[in-house]
Amino acid sequence: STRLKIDYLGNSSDSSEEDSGADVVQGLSRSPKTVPPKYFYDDRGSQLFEQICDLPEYYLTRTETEILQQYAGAIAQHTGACELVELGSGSSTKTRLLLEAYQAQDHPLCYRPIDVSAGILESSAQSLLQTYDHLKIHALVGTYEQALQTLSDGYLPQRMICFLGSSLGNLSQDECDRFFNQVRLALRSGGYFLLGVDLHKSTAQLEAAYNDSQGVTAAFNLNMLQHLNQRFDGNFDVAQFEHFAFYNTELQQIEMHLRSLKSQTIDLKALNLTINMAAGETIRSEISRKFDVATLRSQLESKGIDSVQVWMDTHQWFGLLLGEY
Ligand code: AVI
Repeated sequence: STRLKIDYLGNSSDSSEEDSGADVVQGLSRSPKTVPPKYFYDDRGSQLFEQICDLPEYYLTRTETEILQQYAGAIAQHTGACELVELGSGSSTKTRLLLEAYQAQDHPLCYRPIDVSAGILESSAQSLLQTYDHLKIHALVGTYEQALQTLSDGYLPQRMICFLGSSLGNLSQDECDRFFNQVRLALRSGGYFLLGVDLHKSTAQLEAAYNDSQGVTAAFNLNMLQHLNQRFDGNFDVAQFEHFAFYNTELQQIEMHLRSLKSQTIDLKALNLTINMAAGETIRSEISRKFDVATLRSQLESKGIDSVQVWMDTHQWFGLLLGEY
């Protein structure tokens, strides 16, 4: 279709740091061991994440959807016509609410979904094209860093960069700092940044959201090991690990770990890496930081991004911030 273009950024034939697995080597050689959360999202991981979004305990997606249902019109009204860029677009389900709002205000629909998982990007793009007759999609398969680099090259159209679902929480404070810098570089003056974040709440509610009763989050976490096996010729025995998630009240973040059930040695042949794990030792696969609006606003402001408006649900569980550069 002439309405769809997909660019595959930094494929593994180039030896860029990002695709070489150097980040896996680095994380697994550290103590405590870590793996970057982007390795959750092979095609199966993206499917499992979609299932998480529908879980009764996982209030995040439902709550953000509610906010968007209510305020997408106000967002479109404020920004006027612009290209919609979405980092970590996944199934693009929530994006439909924005597309509806821009369409209702007769704005041309230009959408740039970005995701590391090619499978979900391709199928959701096809399905969006079927719904929206005048939609044009220019998708990018790659990491946030690769995509933002590409987006900041050359002419910058007036755009809104959307980062929904509290994926910001999966970045450390330092990563977040670098990320905001890259976002700003991908905007020209008067451009917008739409940011969805999960807010502070009780430990019980948070821990339930990351330890669902159906075990989908556990499967999602464990799938990372399978992805590493397949990607780097590894021999993790998934049955010898268990899902472990808790709220770290001091750091105000959920932490997800993969806990080794016995003392074991694992090889990732393609990375020339052998790791030893003691019984009970963990690999931290994710942090999911929780935010307060005031701190976030001032952090964005220090990067030159002003908060136009912040919307919340009635429980104040989730926040949606519209920033302007
Ligand atoms: C994508 N990200 C915002 C999710 C989160 O809540 O941090 C990933 C996730 N991990 C476990 N459940 C969902």
